[in-house]
Amino acid sequence: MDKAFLLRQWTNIRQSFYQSLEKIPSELSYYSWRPSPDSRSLAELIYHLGSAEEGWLSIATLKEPLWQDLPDGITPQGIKDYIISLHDKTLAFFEDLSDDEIQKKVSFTSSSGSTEECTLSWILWHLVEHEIHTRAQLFVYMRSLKLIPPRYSG
Ligand code: NI
Repeated sequence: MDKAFLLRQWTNIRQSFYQSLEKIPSELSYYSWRPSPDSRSLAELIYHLGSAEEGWLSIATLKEPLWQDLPDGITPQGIKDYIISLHDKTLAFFEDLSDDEIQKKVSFTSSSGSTEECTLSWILWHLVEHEIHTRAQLFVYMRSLKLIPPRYSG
């Protein structure tokens, strides 16, 4: 796996995620909107980008993952600050890894409760894939709220 390429592409994806957030008014009517009663609200979706990343970074650094839900009372700016500061930590972690280190294996508990193993390089790929997935969800949320997402750039 070409780590530098993936980190570069991730940065592009993240930039369009931030550009999307700039286009969303801070009003609660936007941030509390959800496509169906059992779906995440817009605030929860954006926060989830960071909390999933924090969970996987914990696994990568051999800490217990928390998989946190949206904190009560957090503002749109607080959510943005959280995902930005978390992403800085994640990038610093992966940038520092050598080609050998990124092949190291770590274990984690799957959603079904079994213990699984993966490499750090798989975690990096998984986080990029998760971000592409979450950005697509964000674009659909925006369209549903009559907002125009940024132009697609791969
Ligand atoms: Ni997810």
